[in-house]
Amino acid sequence: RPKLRGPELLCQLKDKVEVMTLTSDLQPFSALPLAAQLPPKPLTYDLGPYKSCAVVSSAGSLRYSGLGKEIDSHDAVLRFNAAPTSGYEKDVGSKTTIRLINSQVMASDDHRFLSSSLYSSGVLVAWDPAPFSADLSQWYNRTDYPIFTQYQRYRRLHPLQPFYILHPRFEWQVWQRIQDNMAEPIQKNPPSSGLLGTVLMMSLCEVVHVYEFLPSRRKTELCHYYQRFYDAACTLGAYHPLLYEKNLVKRMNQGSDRDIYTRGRITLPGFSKLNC
Ligand code: NCC
Repeated sequence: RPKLRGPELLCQLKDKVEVMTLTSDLQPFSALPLAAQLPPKPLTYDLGPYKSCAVVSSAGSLRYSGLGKEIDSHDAVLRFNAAPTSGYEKDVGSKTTIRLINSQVMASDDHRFLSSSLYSSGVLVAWDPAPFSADLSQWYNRTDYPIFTQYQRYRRLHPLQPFYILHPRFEWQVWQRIQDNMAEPIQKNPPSSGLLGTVLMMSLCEVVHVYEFLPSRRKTELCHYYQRFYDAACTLGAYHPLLYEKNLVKRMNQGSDRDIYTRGRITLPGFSKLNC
């Protein structure tokens, strides 16, 4: 299969991937108490469109980047999991419009998901790794982490904060884009939050800047900018097909290689700005 170039890759992504979230009318949830807590409309209906957006990876290479002001100048900023801004404003900014979290974060005691103020600003979006071909009922009965229990608890404590759950079909649609554009078979695990959040923002924004997903000259084995933990697998991947994700994003980048090198910055067009 010939590898697609930038514009065709972008159009294929727009054509074959839909950012879907669970809504209260969806089977099997509509018959459950959960339905009363799910948003009535999908995320893409409620949010945006934004002009410019920043996706802030949690990479250690953001440390000492001084990118905070640039990141905050965007109309919307997406952050991941337990990534803080407090104490790191100079490097990562302070604005959080959307926080994308995996179900492990919601479930683990370390992250104090239900009580920490880290999660209480902005819009929350959660996802759970579901098996490749599972339908919603199969997934609901066997989630990777207890995403629904934790979602319901959180909603009871913070009923006014917007909180969406990604449809697992979205994960696997993105995964399929990676696989179809790679020569070798990739692991059947969902893409990292980084790529999922990037595609999510491409559907809400006219232009998306992704920071330190493709590492800059500050590349380091420091896993996260907010923790003293070193592991190269954080940048290169183990469970997630991260290296393949980065290869794909590199091929879609409309910014310069210098932007990657100096600022760790990728520029992607929003889906609304593509002429396919
Ligand atoms: O590490 P994590 O991701 O929270 O990082 C968010 C996204 O930033 C990109 N990243 C991160 C570090 C790095 N050195 N380089 C990067 O490019 C990745 O795109 C990453 O997705 C996840 O994807 O949800 C992940 O979550 C963690 C963990 O669950 C949370 O941080 C909560 O502690 C996973 N780590 C473990 O399971 C141990 C990680 O594999 C992926």
